[in-house]
Amino acid sequence: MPRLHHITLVVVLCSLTWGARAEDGSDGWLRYSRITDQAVLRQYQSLPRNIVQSDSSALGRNASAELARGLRGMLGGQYKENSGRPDGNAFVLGTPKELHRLLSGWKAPSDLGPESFAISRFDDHGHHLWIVAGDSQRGELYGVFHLLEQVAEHREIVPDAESPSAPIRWVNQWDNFDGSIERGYAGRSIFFDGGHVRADLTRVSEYGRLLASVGLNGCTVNNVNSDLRTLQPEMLRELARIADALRPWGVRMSLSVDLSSPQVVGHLPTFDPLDPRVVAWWQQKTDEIYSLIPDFAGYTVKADSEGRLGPSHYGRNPAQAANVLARALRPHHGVVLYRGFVYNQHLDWHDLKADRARAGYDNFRALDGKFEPNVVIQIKHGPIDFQVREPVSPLFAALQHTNQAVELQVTQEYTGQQRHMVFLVPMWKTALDTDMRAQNRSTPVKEIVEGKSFHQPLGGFVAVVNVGLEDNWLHHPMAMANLYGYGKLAWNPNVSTDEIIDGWTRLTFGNNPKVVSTIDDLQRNSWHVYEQYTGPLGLGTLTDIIGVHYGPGIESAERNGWGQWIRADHKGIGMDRTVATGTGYISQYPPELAKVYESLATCPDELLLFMHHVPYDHVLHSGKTVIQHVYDSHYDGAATAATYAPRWQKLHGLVDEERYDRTLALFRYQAGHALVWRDAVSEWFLHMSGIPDKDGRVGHYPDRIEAEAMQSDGYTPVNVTPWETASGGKAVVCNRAAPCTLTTKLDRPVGSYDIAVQYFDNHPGAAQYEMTLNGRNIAHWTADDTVPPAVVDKKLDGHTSTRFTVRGIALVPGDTLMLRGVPSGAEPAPIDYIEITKK
Ligand code: GCW
Repeated sequence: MPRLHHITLVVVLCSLTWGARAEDGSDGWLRYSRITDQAVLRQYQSLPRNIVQSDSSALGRNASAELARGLRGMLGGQYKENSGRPDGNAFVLGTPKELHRLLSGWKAPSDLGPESFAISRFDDHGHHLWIVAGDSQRGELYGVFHLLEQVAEHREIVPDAESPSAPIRWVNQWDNFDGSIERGYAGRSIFFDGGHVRADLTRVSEYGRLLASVGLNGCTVNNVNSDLRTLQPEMLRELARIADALRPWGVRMSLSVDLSSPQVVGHLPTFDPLDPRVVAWWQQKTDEIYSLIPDFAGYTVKADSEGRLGPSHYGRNPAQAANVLARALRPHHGVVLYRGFVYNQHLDWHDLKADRARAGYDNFRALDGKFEPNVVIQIKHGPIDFQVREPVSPLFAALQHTNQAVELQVTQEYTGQQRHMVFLVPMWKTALDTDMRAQNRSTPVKEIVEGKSFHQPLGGFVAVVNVGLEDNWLHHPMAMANLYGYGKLAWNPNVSTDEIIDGWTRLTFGNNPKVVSTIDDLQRNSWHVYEQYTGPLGLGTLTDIIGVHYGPGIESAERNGWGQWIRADHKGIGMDRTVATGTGYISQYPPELAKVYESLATCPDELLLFMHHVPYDHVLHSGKTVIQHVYDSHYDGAATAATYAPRWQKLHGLVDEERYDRTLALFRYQAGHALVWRDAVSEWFLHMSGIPDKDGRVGHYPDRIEAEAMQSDGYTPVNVTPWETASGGKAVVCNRAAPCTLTTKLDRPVGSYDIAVQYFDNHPGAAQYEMTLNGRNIAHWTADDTVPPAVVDKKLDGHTSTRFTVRGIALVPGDTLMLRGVPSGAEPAPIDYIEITKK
């Protein structure tokens, strides 16, 4: 090839690859991908190419740089940024004061509240200007992101103004200094490693940008189970670097602190919050923090909970403790987020009146009005712990003279750990829209935490996010919709689910109508589907509650002090929380709502077993019995989960390969794991109730061949615990260095079949599997997933059970199928069963 052509080709290739940047998910919803549709481009052709930034703060400069970056990415061309008086058409960014300095004729909108923005048109000396005014630089930045979002969604840019619902719009990260993350499912910490703040904080600043783009303004960076070194002077100096990285995005850093710090870090003989030395210590420590971090947001406190020390150690109450910290923070405009998650984890299972759900109210109700004005009680949306379904916490309505924030969970601890797609916005909206009828008037949770219902000055929203170092932040490409959706709800809890998911999909995967409608539909229903196969009727997630909270582990809820009981026996199931005969929990709600829950006639089906204990044949409002509902919902949910992969496959070629492949693999995994859930829960209920499924599905699997029933060379049967997480309670393992085999003769009528192998993928270890038909290899795979993620699990159970399917295999009667397992390290190539289904 002549040299010149060679060079041309290199240039062409370079520009091609440069244009199509790898879609690893790291940009989240801020992709700014180039718009190629000419008709769409035309609506933006009159937009100015000049950006005037009227102030020179880091935040202001970031706002104009972001506008240039976004417009350049989506529309192409160059954008000039400057700070002088506009000498042509321009975007002009600034706070009212700065804008007036440049444009004397411009009038600030009168209702520019804290952190709000207004986008308007203004003609000045014949120049057409787009003004992005922010009450503060943070407001400006929000205005810029709003404008860019319109372009990315191909909408017309129109004058607009918005302000946030509440001042607190925070995220919590449960990151540990060693770099691990409690309940984090996407790799290691972006903040910490090896006991220190990371040297490279690039990801932290990228995280700040994502948070700011949806209006979030605070980030607690360390685990609420706080490291006792947090407040040491050396550590604070390191932590200040994180605050520096977040600041240009208007995100203020806060820290989780342990209330024993005055003793552990300050070497005082006590940490009694009422001891004057302790009071002085908190004051001095807080001043020290502000000298390093002038915009420090405040403290997040978990105390007297799950083994953390707290004021109860000295017979003091949460208000006495919170107020000491609050008084130290107040001169600096900092706040205390004191968590309402205080409960006794050593409850007496034999006591039918004992009830963990009561704890929040019982611990905080009497303290209403006793907190300093810069204390906010941070309350998990439900009274237990982020289950797939819970009623709202009665504490929201009980605190009427105290600031409150609702705590949500983006990290899917009890909802599939970012290996299952579960879009949580519909669940959060259900909680936020719940009208608690406090004082017999409309008091939806969202308005309580906004401070509207009881006229509180402070309050808002917190979500535990736990992004990690993985490129795409949360592991599942679909999971970022939860972070985006959380931000949108915190900004405005009245935005609809449809609007949120549609916006996210367009920004994340583009505006192709087929792509948008497919992804929107998949996401919208995914919480309901997950609830169907993991814990219907208000039972909560029927997972291993004393372990990793991932796969099924039904009985783990019972007979321990944790109080996540379902109280199932051979006759009935459910927690009796009624006033009449139960724990009295229901009385914690305002009377109108309590009345609805107390009566079987009015309690909604989806919360029935949270509120009542009923026999299995109790008839629901739907007309089904409880037991049949459990069976049906598990079969329906698993069947819907099985449609995700084929529906996704219709988008092949319309979505970039990287995210397409990754999502497809996860959807296939989810379909298999939904069956693990379905079978475990239905089998367990059949065993417990003795009532058969009227459709004859549960306990009858005509297409299955149990591994222990196949002819084995080297494989030995083992019992699996809990029994319901393996078919027939048993699996086989290969406990020798050499490979083992299972062989069976098939007797299927001529036809095309799918052959699924249910096996266990332990972590660590990468066993190999091979399947042959009449000696011919038909499949080969490696068990190297991390399921459940990031947790070493060598057990065969509901977390590790998974499935591999080979499709479209032609069978005739008399075929010989052989499975060969090659163990690896701690993984003995376990197999549960095979299932052969006709296409
Ligand atoms: O959801 C539970 C988690 C704990 C967590 C605790 C909390 C950080 O299982 O891992 O601890 O709640 O919210 O404090």
